[in-house]
Amino acid sequence: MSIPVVSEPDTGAVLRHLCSALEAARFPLPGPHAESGKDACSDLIHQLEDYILPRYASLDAPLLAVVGGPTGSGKSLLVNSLIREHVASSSAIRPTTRRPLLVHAPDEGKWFTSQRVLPGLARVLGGEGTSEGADASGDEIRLVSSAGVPEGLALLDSPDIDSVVEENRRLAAQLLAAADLWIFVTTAARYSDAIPWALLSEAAQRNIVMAVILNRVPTGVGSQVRPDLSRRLEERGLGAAPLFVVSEALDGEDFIPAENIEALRTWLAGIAEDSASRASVARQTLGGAMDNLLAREGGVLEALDEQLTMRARMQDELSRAFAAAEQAVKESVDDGTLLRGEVLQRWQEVVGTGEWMRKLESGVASLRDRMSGWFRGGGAKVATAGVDEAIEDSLATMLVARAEDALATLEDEWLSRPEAVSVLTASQMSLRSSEQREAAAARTIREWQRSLVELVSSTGKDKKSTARLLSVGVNVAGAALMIVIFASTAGLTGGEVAVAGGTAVLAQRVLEAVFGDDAVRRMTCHAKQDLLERTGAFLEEDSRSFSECLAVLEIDESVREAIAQTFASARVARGKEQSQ
Ligand SMILES: Nc1nc2c(ncn2[C@@H]2O[C@H](COP(=O)(O)OP(=O)(O)OP(=O)(O)O)[C@@H](O)[C@H]2O)c(=O)[nH]1
Ligand SMILES: [Mg+2]
Repeated sequence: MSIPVVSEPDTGAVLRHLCSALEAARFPLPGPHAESGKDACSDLIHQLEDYILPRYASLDAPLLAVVGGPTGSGKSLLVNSLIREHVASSSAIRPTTRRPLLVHAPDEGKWFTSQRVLPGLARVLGGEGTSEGADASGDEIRLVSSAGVPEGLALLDSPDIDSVVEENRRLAAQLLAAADLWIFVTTAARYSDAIPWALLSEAAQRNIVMAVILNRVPTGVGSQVRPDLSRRLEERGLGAAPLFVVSEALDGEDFIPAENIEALRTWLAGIAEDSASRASVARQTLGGAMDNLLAREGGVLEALDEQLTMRARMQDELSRAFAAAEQAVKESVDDGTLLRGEVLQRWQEVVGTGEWMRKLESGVASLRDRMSGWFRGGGAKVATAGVDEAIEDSLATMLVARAEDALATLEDEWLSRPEAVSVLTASQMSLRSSEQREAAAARTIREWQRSLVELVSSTGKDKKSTARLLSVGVNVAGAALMIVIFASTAGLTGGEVAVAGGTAVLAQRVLEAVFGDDAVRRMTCHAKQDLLERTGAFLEEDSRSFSECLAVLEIDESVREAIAQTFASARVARGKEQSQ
């Protein structure tokens, strides 16, 4: 795929390109970094779609304050108490909130009813908040309008961050990633839990604007816990986050008494009050999100490179296994081993060695003159099917054996590496059966033989050679040509050498007598080349099962390049913003 990269586009355009490029990244091979690469891409896409892109697109949209923290810490009750309406479900059942709830000022619904932020969540408008109901789903977000929320700020009541329900945890993390600011709610009993602190450290690293609420604090405990919590926040780089301690109490309307959360309300109102302070919150969080995004480039590229390396290694092994098979076929064609046994016997039956050899001794010139008398009763009728079939058998058996060698080599190599096993299995499932392979090998040789006979018939075009060819017979000339192609004694031993040598000389002489030396050389060369091309195509059929399975992995060098380039452009854009 190709993802266009503009040289100096605005930051939003660069980030949209980055998002598309990340969507095209694939990590199908189970290498050590595959999971982390996949997770990083999915986190970054969420972060871009849920927060960074919408915030760049409309810097003046109301701030989204996500209320997050462990189950039972009182997040839903806090939202209700801030707006003094019972819109969020709050109960003794753990966990209570499954479907996130977004409360916005009456005139600001338009910013949230569209899919501008959190595009993956369906919108449910209004509705009662006293219970979550059986239809509450984590793929939805409920939108409620309330005059209790200051303009320029929306509150989002989130499911618990360390839930026993996996979907809650995932959703809470996604919501926090979409936030302009976090209102982090914990309790005196839970404030030292590990998971919230891991999230808080991440928040510090992302430089997100944040408030921490120590909620449901029993009388007298606040003064003990507060210094410890402050110290921990300080240690994690969150010393600037205001800390609000709220004692456990309910008023007559089942809200946290207004005076207990007055300081928090004032802080939020201060942020929402004017566009300058809102913009400064949005810019701080956006900048942090961008830095966090840029910091993950290395992890994504490393995982992509790992995929590319693993794929290239498999591709290389595939090519080498089949190149070795092709080479072995070529050697068998060249070394004379195909002339063994059956082929030679059949050829000798055709020509009757003794008589031919004697005639040959008198030389090619006189051989030509006497040729017409050779095959008494008409040379053209001499049967050569035995030679053709013997060659077909011998070549086809050799071809199948070489293809199977390549398959076995590849199986040995790929079985020994975890990343290659699933591709091996998929490729083997799409391979032709042994019967189909044997039939294809026999067909390949028969087709070659047919084209070789056509070559022989079309070569002797002038009158004299046509007459000579007719007297010898096209089939005999064809069989002789095959013998000449395979004639070499390099791979033969002992008695085979003598027999094959003599027979090959005989075949050569017959052809020279009919066509002349030059034409024989050309025909031999052409027919041999044709054979190698056809056997190459035969082997290719098997290797294609593997190359197709490698191709569907969609591990694409250009995607890696597009990601690296868009990251580089985003880095430049971020640098410019910081210097402004
Ligand atoms: N008395 C008193 N009860 C509180 C206070 N805060 C929370 N509760 C009670 O604690 C229980 C849990 O409160 P929720 O608001 O449902 O807690 P949550 O954090 O939203 O929990 P999840 O939705 O499960 O994540 C409810 O029964 C609340 O009434 C408080 O300040 N005072
Ligand atoms: Mg809740």
